[in-house]
Amino acid sequence: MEEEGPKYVLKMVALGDGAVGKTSCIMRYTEDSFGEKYKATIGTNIALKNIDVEVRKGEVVKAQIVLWDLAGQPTYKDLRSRYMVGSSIAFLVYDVTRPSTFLNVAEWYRNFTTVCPHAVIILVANKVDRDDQAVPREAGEMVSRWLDIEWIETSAKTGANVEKMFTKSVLMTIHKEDERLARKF
Ligand code: G3D
Ligand code: MG
Repeated sequence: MEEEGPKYVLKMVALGDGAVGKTSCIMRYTEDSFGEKYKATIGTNIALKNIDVEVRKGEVVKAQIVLWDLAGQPTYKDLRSRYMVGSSIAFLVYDVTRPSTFLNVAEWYRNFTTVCPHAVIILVANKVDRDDQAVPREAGEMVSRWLDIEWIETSAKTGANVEKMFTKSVLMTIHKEDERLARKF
């Protein structure tokens, strides 16, 4: 018998400054590896992850996450916008050892919400395994409250919270899409 396809196919984009750990989070999640870069192509890398999500108690559905990751940092605004179009979810990463990456969160947020005003966004404080942290956790929590988005601390190196970050944001997105569909009919 043919296997049933996913009920949800969700485009998810990685946002945030260079070297904050976007690619590392994706590699940890999709291949459970760290430190081996996939060959950087020019433009966009796409990874797929198929998961079973318990959307309600006892109700498990299949979802496919299509993860978009920009190789290198785009200098052109229209390239970034094209990359974002059609996303249901974004994970917006900053590096807890580099305050400048945290200060740029608001701009990433603004750029993305202009293109995708209804998507789910999760703010990710990455590299929490390091002992030279320079962005206090309270600052991250505060900004996430202002922006009204979820916030989570991760380490792509140890794997801490990485899977949780992805599954949590997918679950939120599925609930949001279900609500939107329910309003339509
Ligand atoms: P990007 O895709 O956002 O540009 P990368 O970032 O995933 O390429 O990561 C940039 C650098 O940070 C890499 O180091 C990577 O190994 C490191 N890194 C990513 N996540 C973590 C983490 O959680 N903890 C620690 N300690 N390092 C991390 P290199 O040396 O290859 O530049
Ligand atoms: Mg990268």
